[in-house]
Amino acid sequence: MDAKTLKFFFNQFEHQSIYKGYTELNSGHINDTFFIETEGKTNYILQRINHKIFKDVAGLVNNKVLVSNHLKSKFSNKSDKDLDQKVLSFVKVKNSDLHYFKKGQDFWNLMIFINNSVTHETVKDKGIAFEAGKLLGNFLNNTSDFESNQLIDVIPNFHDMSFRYSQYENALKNASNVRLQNAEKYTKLVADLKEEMHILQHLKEAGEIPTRVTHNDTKISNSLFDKNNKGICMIDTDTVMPGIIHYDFGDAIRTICNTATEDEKNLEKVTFNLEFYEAYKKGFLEETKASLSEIELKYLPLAAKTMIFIMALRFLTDYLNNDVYYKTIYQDHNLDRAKNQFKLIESFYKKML
Ligand code: A2G
Repeated sequence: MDAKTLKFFFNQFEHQSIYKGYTELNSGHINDTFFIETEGKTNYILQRINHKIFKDVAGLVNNKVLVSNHLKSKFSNKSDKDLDQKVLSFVKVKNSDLHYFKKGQDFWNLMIFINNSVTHETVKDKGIAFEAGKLLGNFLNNTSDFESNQLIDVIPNFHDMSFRYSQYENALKNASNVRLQNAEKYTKLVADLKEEMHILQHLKEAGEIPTRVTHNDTKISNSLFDKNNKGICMIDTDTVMPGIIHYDFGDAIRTICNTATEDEKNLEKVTFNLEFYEAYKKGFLEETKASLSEIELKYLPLAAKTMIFIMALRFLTDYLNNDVYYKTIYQDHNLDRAKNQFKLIESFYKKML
């Protein structure tokens, strides 16, 4: 992507700013994301949404805007400018009510950058884990009175274990011999865990765990902090849709308690940090405990294991499918990601049992 193109897309949106330059932000595996610096005080995040993965981008953007507006309504007596620095704010396209700009097959959206903010790829101290727990708890609390049926299912069956197993089983049938051989070490584990990994789904389907608005992609890099590592807000709300809290709790644990990044190839560096688990859980429960049922609380540890597992399964499936879903930068990238997550599950067992 070049500066001229980015400037063009940036200028399709309703803002008073003058484009100065851009930096590509490479942490996501799906969309293309750019920090746009301007000549003024307000900077932006410009994003090209991956329409091959998100089939209904208009619905997705509508979800994000509705949820942001709802979160803003929780603050009283704050001006729009203040709120833009506390909650994600999406900019409309010029002379339009839409919050996305479409050209050809591509969809773009623009957010106001929250100044003096930082994200983390891994967690270095338990204070951050605690804050991240509070941040997610706060997001879930503040969206708990939002009617989740206003939201579309951005990716149907996103965290549905049966769906992910069936994708994996199809991939096994169609994979090349080389990739099959490389994945073979994990096929027994995937089969052995099948029943346990469906427990949460069955409880959800039986109505024992309630459905509510969930974020659905709560890896630590999607929590925004200020320079003192106090939580500001959850970002990357592309997958906001109805779900169960276990998805969000578990997915966050997956990255917060991993002593390495999910792309780390040296598996010796990948271990489950129990201290961070406790700190995260403490922060999360400080915000949510009063509103969680006994059964929701009981299954938090299983949520962690289930969400680490579902990502391992999805990375492995994508590897078997020749890398059609996640962005990769080398041949066995998805296999390495899957190995990393399987190693994390192993370490989780050792530490939790
Ligand atoms: O990569 C992406 O953000 C995925 N999002 C998320 O589900 C998870 O797999 C993550 C792993 O880092 C989508 O698939 C939309």
